[in-house]
This record gives sequence, C-alpha cells and structure tokens, in this order.
Amino acid sequence: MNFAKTLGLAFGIALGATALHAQEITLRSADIHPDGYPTVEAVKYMGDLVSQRTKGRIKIQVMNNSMLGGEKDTIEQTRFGVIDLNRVNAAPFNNLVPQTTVLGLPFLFRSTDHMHKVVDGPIGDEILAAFEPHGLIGLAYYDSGARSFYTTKKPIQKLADLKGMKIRVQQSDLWIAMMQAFGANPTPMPMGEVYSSLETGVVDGAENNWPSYESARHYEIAKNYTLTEHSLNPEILVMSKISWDKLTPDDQKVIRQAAKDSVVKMRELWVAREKSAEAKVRASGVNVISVNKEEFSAAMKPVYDKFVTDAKQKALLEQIQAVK
Ligand code: GTR
Repeated sequence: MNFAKTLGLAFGIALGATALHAQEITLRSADIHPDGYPTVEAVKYMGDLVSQRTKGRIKIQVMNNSMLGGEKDTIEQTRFGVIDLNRVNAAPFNNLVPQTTVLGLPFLFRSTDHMHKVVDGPIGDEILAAFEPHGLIGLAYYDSGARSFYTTKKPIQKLADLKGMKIRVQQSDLWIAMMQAFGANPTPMPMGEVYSSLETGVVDGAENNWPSYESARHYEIAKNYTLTEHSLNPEILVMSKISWDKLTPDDQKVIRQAAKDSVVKMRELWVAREKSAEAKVRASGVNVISVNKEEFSAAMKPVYDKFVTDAKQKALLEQIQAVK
C-alpha cells in the first residue's frame, strides 16, 4: 500500500470512528432520592428501554442521591442544559410553571385513581406542554402517594395542634400558603436540609409520603406521623429543551415513549414501596395518628381563593373535579 492510500485509510477510519462516536449520547438524569427509591429505579428502567430501542446509541445515566444538588438548583441546571433529565416533585416547579400548581392543591384528588385519570388525560398533557416556554420538556408523571405531617415533639391530633408549629415545606408559594392556612409557620427548604433541621429544632415537623419519610430517615427523629393525606401532588419527569433540541425527531419519539412506558413500571414499584415503607416505619414504633380529615380540608378555602383566581383556573378546577 502506498503512502497516500495508507493515509487515506487511516483518515477514513478516524472519520468513521468520530461519526460513530458523535452519535452516542449519554443523558444525565437528576434525582434527590437514593438507589432503590421508585423514581430512581423508574428512570433507570426508562434508560434500559431507550438503550434497547436505540441499540445502545442513547443511554441514561441516573445521578441520584442529590449528587447534582437540591431540586430547585437542578431545575435551573436543567433549563440551562447542564442536566439533561430531571425527576422532581411538582411543587418546586410551581413558581416557574404556574400551571403545575393545581396538581398540589390540598384535598383535590379523591383517590390515586382520580389523580391517574387526570394526569393520564388531556389535562395532564396540557400541563406537561406548559413547560416548554420555560426551557423544559414535560415527559411524564410519576406517583408520589399522599403527603402527611410528622412532628418531633407534639403530635398533631387536630387542626389546632398545628397552630404556630414550624413546618418545613417545599420551595413553592402554594405550599407556603397551604401551611399558613393550616395555622402553621412554614419554613421552606430543600429536602436535603430537613433531617438536620428536625434534629436541631429549626423546624418542629415536616410532611411527606411514607416512602420519603422512611428513606430520608426522618421517622427516626420525628416519631409522630399524622395521616392528614392532604395532597397527592405527583412527581414530574422533564428534559432540558436544550438537550431535547439536539435530538433527531425519531430519537425524541423514543425518549417520549420510553418515559411513558416507565410510568407503568413506576406505579408497580410505588405500590410495593409504599407498603414496605409503612411497615418498616410502623415496626420502628412510630406513633401513627388518624384524624378527622374534614376539619383539615375545611381550612383550605384561602388556598383555593389565592391560587384559583381567574375564569380559566376555575374552569380547570371544575374539569378536574368532574373527572370520574
Ligand atoms: C418527595 C419527592 C421529592 C421531594 C421531596 C420533598 O416525596 O419525591 O421530589 O419533593 O418529597 O419534600 O422535598
């Protein structure tokens, strides 16, 4: 082989390798939860589907355990394309994408089934579409169960017990207003700071579902769990629009479909984890308290008055309530 040919061949191989390499994409996905938590496992499952369906060309790397930061920070990083995918609760999106607020309204959903019907239908699609002007692509909803209060010292047995209590909330105006309507003193902070805040008395309590109460080990310090079940606010999986726009339309379809398919897996994982977390927490001797939920729900009118104001929001609320 002469020199020119050898050079040509080498060049060709190099080019081929580059082209092949350029097609390989690894999408980084953020989550605050530990390994084994349903949201983390659902996105890993989505990654398997994406990898199979693109013959290994596109992969998802789940960077969980708050490795990339708290939820509010990772939302910003996702908008700037530093993080490609992000699984976050609806609450930290509320101020950025106001259409998400309705999902967290207290005592809105009658059951998990009702919530599923809403997010799986046109209302759910409309809310996901509302992310795009904010640099995010809404991909899917994941379950997050019902949120209930837990406290370190004084147990909450009735609404009046919440009066003046310092309760940690997610960083959302809706959640701040909700705590005020309950009579509590809201203290917004990222989930990662809650354990030490409970421990040092910065807050008297917080609220969350069984799996988070258990996995974040809050039940070890806040041993009174009051079953108010005040919100079924779902989780939302989003993608950075910057990352999305780099994909071909076919690859975008693969991502969208895999996200939808992972919802089925997530729901199975969630049911199992809710049961096991509840069992573990109860076995540890936590004081689980039942309350008259109507009393708590009756106090929520100011929240609805503040967040459901214009005709469009009122119509949306009625539509949600009318879903059978
Ligand atoms: C969990 C949820 C997280 C986060 C957390 C919190 O239930 O999965 O995304 O919102 O609650 O309270 O900050």
